[in-house]
Amino acid sequence: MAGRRGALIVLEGVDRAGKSTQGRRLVEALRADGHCADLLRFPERTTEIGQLISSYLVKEKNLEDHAVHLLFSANRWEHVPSMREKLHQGITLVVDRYAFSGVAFTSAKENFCLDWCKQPDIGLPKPDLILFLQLSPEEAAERGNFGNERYENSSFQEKVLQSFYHLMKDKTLNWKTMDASKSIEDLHREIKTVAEETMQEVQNKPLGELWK
Ligand code: DGP
Ligand code: NA
Ligand code: NA
Repeated sequence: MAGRRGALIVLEGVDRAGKSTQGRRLVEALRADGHCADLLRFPERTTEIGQLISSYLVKEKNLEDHAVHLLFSANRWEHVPSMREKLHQGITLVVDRYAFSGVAFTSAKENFCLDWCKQPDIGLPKPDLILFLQLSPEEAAERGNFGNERYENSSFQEKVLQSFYHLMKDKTLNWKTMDASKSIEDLHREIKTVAEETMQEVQNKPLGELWK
C-alpha cells in the first residue's frame, strides 16, 4: 500500500535531561491519539553487538576506542531494515539517542575528529526532527549523581556537550532545542506539538539519508 510514512524523531541531549521519560511519554500520547508509534533506543543492548556494548559500558570489558565506535554504529545499522520497514508502514519512530550521540561521545575522546566519527553513520535514515533536550550541568547535577557507567563524569560530559553544539550548526538537519529544565508535563506538551507538526509535514516526503 503506497501511503503516508511515519516520521523519524530523535531525542538527544546530555545525561539526565529526561530523554527516556520524554520518549516514553511521547509514544504513549501519540498512540492515545490513534497514531502508530514505536519507541527505540540506542544503544539497543539486547542484540549480540548490543551485549558487547553493554559489557563495555558497565566496565566488564575494555574495548579499543575506534572498535567501540564502530560497534555503536553497527548497532544502529543492524536495526535499519526494520526501521525502514516500520517508517514505510506509517509507523512513527521515536528514538532515544542516535548517530549524534555516537559522534559526540567518541569525538569527546582524545585524538578523534568529528569528521572521522561521522563516517560510519553516513547514510543512516535521516531524522525528520532532532529534539535536543538542553539542561545546564548545574541543573543536571541537581537531578542526582552520575551512575557508575563509563562516560558518567562531568568533565567528559562537558566535552560531549561541546560536540553536540558543533553538530547542531548543521542546517541540513532539523534540530530543535528544548528547555529540559521545565516540568516533565510542560516539556511533554511542547515535544508533542512539534512532533505532530513534523509528522504532518513529512508524510508525503521521502526519507532522507543522514550526512549525504
Ligand atoms: P544510555 O543507555 O542512553 O544511557 O546510553 C548509554 C551510554 O552510551 C551513554 O553514556 C551514552 C553513550 N552512547 C550512546 N550512543 C553512543 C555511541 O554511539 N557511541 C559512544 N561512544 N557512546 C554512546
Ligand atoms: Na547513561
Ligand atoms: Na540509549
